[in-house]
Amino acid sequence: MSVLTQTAGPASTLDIETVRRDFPILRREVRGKRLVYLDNAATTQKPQAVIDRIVKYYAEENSNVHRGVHYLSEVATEAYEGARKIVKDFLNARDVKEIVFTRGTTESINLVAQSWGRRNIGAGDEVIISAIEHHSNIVPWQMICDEKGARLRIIPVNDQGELSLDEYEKMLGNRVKLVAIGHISNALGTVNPIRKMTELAHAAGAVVLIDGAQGVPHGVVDVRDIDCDFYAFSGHKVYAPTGVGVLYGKQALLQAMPPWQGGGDMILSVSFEKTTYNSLPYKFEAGTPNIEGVIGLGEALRYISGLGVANVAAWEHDLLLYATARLQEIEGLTIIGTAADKASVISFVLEGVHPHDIGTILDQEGIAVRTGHHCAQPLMMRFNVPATGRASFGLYNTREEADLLVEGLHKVIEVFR
Ligand code: C6P
Repeated sequence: MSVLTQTAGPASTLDIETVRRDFPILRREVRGKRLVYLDNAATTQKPQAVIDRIVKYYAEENSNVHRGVHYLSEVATEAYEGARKIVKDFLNARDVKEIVFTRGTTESINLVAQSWGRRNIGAGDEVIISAIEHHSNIVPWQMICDEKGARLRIIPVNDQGELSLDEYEKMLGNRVKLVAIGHISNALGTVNPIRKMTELAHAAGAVVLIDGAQGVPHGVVDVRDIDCDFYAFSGHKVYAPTGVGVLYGKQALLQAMPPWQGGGDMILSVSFEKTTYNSLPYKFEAGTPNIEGVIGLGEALRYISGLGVANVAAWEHDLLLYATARLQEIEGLTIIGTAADKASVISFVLEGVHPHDIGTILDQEGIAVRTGHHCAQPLMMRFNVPATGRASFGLYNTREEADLLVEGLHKVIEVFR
């Protein structure tokens, strides 16, 4: 992961006008205004290359995968497995067997909780998460801890939105079976030191899962360098379609895990007496998968790789610095989450204005931001706010759009004056 510190990083060479032309939706108007899309942490827009690839799949290649000997099934299977290779290379995984396709981050985490967790977490064991997790990285662990009589422990966070590594180290005793941590907070933008945290967890004998829903969109992710055991992410946050995601898992761990869901494709043979499961990664891909989603994901990762992941990160880092400085000029606005290492996600509250009203008024200006608890209610409680406004920048956003956000917020303030 590129280091997103609050100082200027290396300059990006992104040709932003060309990049913006790649995204057809950015040409449309919303409520008579130019669309300013700043809700990329919720989902990203799709480049023409991804849209075209999905159309090509349905127009020329549509067929089920791994099932037919006929021509189209072979073509679809090749495209589907080709995408697995692209994901493997993108994450720098060792083998395609380590790449399991799922519906998204949520399903990837639930897969680990239900398969690895059910088998390896017992009464009196501990699972560590942090105070700034998304519900997807809280509830599956709560469920398994409740079922097994295990204890869920929470790494505290300081007022800037940084996790306390001292407290974390103190928690790492021999009862800890798993540490499950977000790579980047969707509500604060904090980049967690996951490499260091993984090293510490491993030294204590714990397995590590990283919720990478917001990690993959914002920088280079090298699972071998991080050395995590599992890494989960969603396609739709990284310029790919919805309904597809990835679980990376170290081969030995995946090998030892029981399947989670049963059905077609995850078996080698079935009789009423005994079923033999398929090899990796198919053991975890029961039923007809989201074929066009997987192929679209491959195309999206190819697209980002073409721009240069580090280049995109540098572009977004500049936007983060610029937008943060501009927002700080607004009287009555407080940024929630000021960690030294941040990605281009800015949460804020405005004195005297409910975040929902901010979102509604900005929408009238064609500006899309998210308002609410961002599926991180414990985090909202920790920061003592019911909700925040959140502007999250993607690779096609510009400084000019940050200016439009600031103008929009001044209009919000006028309404409530
Ligand atoms: N965050 C947001 O607006 P799914 O829904 O499975 O694609 O991703 C879940 C998820 C898990 N972890 C983190 C850190 C996330 O940010 C998300 C999705 C969206 O912030 C929708 S709530």
